[in-house]
Parts: sequence; structure tokens; C-alpha cells
Amino acid sequence: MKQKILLALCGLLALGSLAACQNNQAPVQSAASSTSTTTVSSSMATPPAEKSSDAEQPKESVSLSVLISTSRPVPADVDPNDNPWANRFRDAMPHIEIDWIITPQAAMQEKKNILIGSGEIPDTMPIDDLELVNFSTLGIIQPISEYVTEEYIPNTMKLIGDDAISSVTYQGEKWAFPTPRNPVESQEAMFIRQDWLDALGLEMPKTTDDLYEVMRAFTFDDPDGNGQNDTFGYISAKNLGWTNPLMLAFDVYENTSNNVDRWIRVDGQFIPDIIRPEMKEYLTYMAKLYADGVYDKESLAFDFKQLEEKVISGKIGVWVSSASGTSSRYVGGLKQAVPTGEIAAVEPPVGPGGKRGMFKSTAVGKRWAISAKFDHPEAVAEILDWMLTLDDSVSHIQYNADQFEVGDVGVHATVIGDRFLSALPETDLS
Ligand SMILES: [Ca+2]
Repeated sequence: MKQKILLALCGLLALGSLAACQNNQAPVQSAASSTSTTTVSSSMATPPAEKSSDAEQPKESVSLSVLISTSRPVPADVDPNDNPWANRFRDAMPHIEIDWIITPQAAMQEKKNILIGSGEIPDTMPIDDLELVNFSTLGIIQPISEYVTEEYIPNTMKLIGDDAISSVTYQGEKWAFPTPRNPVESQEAMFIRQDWLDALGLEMPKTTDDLYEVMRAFTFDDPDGNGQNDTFGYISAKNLGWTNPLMLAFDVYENTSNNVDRWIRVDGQFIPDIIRPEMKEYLTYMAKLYADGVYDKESLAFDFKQLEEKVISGKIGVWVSSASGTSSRYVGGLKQAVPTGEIAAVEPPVGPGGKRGMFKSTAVGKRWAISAKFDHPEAVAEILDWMLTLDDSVSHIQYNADQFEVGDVGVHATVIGDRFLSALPETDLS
């Protein structure tokens, strides 16, 4: 396989010079170990006709370690390397033995530092932008441009775009396998209690001013009809988390949770949103919600989980969340507390300047880098691409990756529309 890529590249470059081709390949080989270089050299000697029939050759056995994080604790009685999910990989790719290194999401950075510091670099691990630059510069990971191709990851290449490719490219080389992100479920939106709108005879809000009036009514006009003043119009998470549609209505953006701020060119100069007059307008709007008691003040100390719990308790009128959580956790959860509760999405409200917007995630999921010490990037390519295998035997697009995310259809997951899977609420699981 590798030889075919090398030949193809050299063929493309033949109009230039052979020296250029060799130079381009040099970093790939020098980053790999001597074993890998030897493998490349020996396969180069194999006539192309024999190499083209890969299916007839047994695949080389490969062992590799995969560092992954999990947002949920792995139960104590589950062996990361011997359970139905790990065994799916084993059954599908018997020639690849995976050693799963599973760490809680919050401890991922520390775990990486410890492993890298002790020289036990995981053979593959997900990396972020900064790590891509640092790890490549320090020689911790290897360039894998020749593997980020149709040849090695055909399913992936069908599902990713140029943004994914550029997200793994640095100094002319590709340093990780990008994986696609579900383009529907990764987005966020503003949501509203449709049953409260109906109960109070209110229209779906279109502007930030409409929204204020609706949220005020949700706070003071007893939308749940229990005769008690026990509801709020709006809720966020700490650091004004999950208020993006409101920020963008005022044409500003600031992610206080991740220290990401937007800079805009004004009169030829870049200035941060945080000091623009529009930010003051946005904060004035939020301060009014707070001062008027429409904003659930308690939520300013909430994490996302607490926000979710408060919403599904049935006392909140408007909130922002990721679309992925809506179908499963929010709708299902709310129904437990309020059987007549209905959730609807709000179109992003229009602000005083006529602007509106939504936060959009990139279509890139994880980016898997390969240790400079690991000789088999093609095995990682095979695993990742297998996870994106389309299953034509079902009516929707069912990726293996979806199953690892949300489980088996009908057991742990349900189908949204005819294309996407979504986890069933935990309350529905037996
Ligand atoms: Ca009430």
C-alpha cells in the first residue's frame, strides 16, 4: 500500500524532478523508526502487479495503544480491553490488537503529559491545535501526509471537507487523521417551552425585544399555571456560558469558558469584541434580565449538567443547548417532570442592529496523531476508517462510529429522521 502511494506521488512529481520527490518523502521516513524505513525499502522492491492484490495477502499483525478520554466513568467491573465494544474492534480487525488507555476527560491533559514525559507516547491520541504545533515541532508525532488520502481512509475522505484537511496541516505536512463531526448534532440552538407560549397566548419571539417580553411573561405570568411564582424566563451556565444566540444578536462573540474572543477589523484595525460598543449593548441586555429577575441568578454558577437538570425540572422558559442533547436528555427528561411539556427551537433572535447568528461547530471531530515511534500509521487509518463504514443494510446512514457514541439501535439509541442516531434517555434504558 505504502509503495503505491510513493509511486503515485513520484509519478505526479515526475514533471518536476526526482530529487524533489525524494526530498518530500524524507521527513516521513526520518520521523519513523528504522524498522519502518526498512519496511518501506523492502516493499519498494516488490513488483507493482503483486502489490495490487492486497486482498489475497494476510494483513500484518499490529499492536497499538490508543489514548481516549471519556466523559463518563468506566464502571469498575468493565475491562477496557475486554467488553462488547472493544471486542467489536477485535472481531472486525483481528490483525490489530488495541490497548485502550481510557482516562476521564478532565484528566486527559495530565495523562498525556505524564505519558509523553515518561517516553510512553500513546501510538495514537487525539490532539488539539496547540498540540499539533508543539508535538510536531518537538518530534513527538510524525507527519502522515501520505496516509491522509483516499487510499488509506476512503470513508473518511468522503465525509470530511477542506476545513478538516487544513485543520491537520502544518508547515506543509499533515499531522493527524481528521474525523468528521455529525453536522446536525454538533450544533447548538436556543430552545423555548412551546407549551408555555401556548398557555400564555404568546407568539414565537423574533427579536431580542420580543424575547425579553416573552421571558418576562414566563417569569411573572405563571406559565405553568400552578399559582406560584416559581419559574424563570432564562437560564445560562457560569461565565455566561450558552448565551451565544444572544451575543450574536448584538454582533459580538466571546467564549469565556475557553478564553476565545473574536477580533474584528474596524477601520483597518483589529479590535477585540470585548471592547466594542456592541458588547456593552449585549451586557446591558443581560444585566436587565438579571436585574428584573427574569434570569435565573443561581445559574450563573452552574455547569452544563446543572443547567440541564434545571431545565428538565420544568421551571425554565428559554435556554441554549447543543442540539444533540435536545432529543434525548431534554425532551425525554422534561416529559418525566411535565408530561405536557413541549420544547421548540427558537430561530436566532434579531438584535437591535438587525444582526443575528448561531454558533457553528466546525465539521471536524477528533484529530488523531501518530507517535513518532510508531511504525504502523496505516493500522490507525484502518481503525478510524472502519468506524466510518456505511451500513447499507439499514435505512439510515449508520456509521460504526455512531454506535460507539450512542449504542445499538433499538437498545441504546433511536433514529432521528432517517439519517442520524440519538441516544435514548437513560430513563428509558432497562
Ligand atoms: Ca408558576
